[in-house]
Amino acid sequence: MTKKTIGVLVMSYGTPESLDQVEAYYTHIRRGSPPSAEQLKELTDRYEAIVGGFFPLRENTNQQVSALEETLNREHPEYEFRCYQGLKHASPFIEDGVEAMAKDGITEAVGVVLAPHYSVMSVGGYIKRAKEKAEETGLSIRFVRSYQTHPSLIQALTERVEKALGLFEGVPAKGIRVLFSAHSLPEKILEMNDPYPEQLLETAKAVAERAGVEAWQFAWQSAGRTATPWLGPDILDVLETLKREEAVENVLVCPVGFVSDHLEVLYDLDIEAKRKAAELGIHLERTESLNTDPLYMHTLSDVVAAEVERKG
Ligand code: FEC
Repeated sequence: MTKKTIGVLVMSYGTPESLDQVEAYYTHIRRGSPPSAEQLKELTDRYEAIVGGFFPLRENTNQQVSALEETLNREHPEYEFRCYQGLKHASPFIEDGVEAMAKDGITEAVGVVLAPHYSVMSVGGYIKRAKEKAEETGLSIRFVRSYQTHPSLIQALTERVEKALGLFEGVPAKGIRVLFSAHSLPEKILEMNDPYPEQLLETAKAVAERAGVEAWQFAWQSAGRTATPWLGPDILDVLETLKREEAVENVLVCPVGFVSDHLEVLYDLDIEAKRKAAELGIHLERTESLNTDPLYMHTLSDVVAAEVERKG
């Protein structure tokens, strides 16, 4: 019997391919409005400052997509899964991924985003674009909206918290404050009853419980530099408050909103937050990113297969 082929549109934020593409990338993020020379320099400087290559997100996404295809075909041999990349702000764009599936003769597909939490401004945006292109090409596509409490995701994050707690030599667990973090969004999402903040808290609570961490809280990071208010408190302010009001000396950051090593982790946390912590006399560590962790690949494989099997 021939296997049914399912296309999987694996969507991720996207990153430039080289320094001379930063302007086009930034312009796309800003919905077609080019950044000023000063804004462009500031972003280029951040890319140049991070370790692990200028654009690690590209290679990490490539690896996640091929690891997911391998995992899906191993765990669900009754189907033939073919994964296609679709990036939000860089090539191959979400629309290119849908078009490539249609060209290859795929008629049935599932879309999943490499970000576990749903917001109308994040995952909702990816889904909207994929849906529009799929309608145009006649592809039937369903979507995974979120997977914030999948047991394998919680296990993978818990293992990382437990491992990173060991980096504070000689410090008892209760002497370490765990900060779960995620990308901030404009505050206006609260008026829309957006599930993003609640889903992030669900992940944080589940990991803290499983790791037996009592002293934890949530902080936002990487807010945009715009005049409109963004969700807070920002992680840099939280560090100041913790030092000033509670004399906290050890902080472990677990960025639950991200799944890869990229700019927002390697710069905003490893450089900016660590610099701030050093100024305050705080020892700050970060949990390792999920990247291609088999538990994360299993999470994605499971939620994609469930969507294929879902009736109705
Ligand atoms: O490594 C890289 O090259 C890319 C790292 C990167 C990731 C990422 C993830 C998220 N973002 C989210 C929301 C916004 C909103 C804006 C916004 C702007 C930027 C800029 C850069 C950037 N983001 Fe990002 N984001 C990454 C990088 N992001 C660079 C532009 C300069 C700056 O503000 O720093 C504001 C513009 C807008 O309104 O669109 C909002 C969210 C995520 C996590 C979910 C996801 O991965 O999709 C939410 C990675």
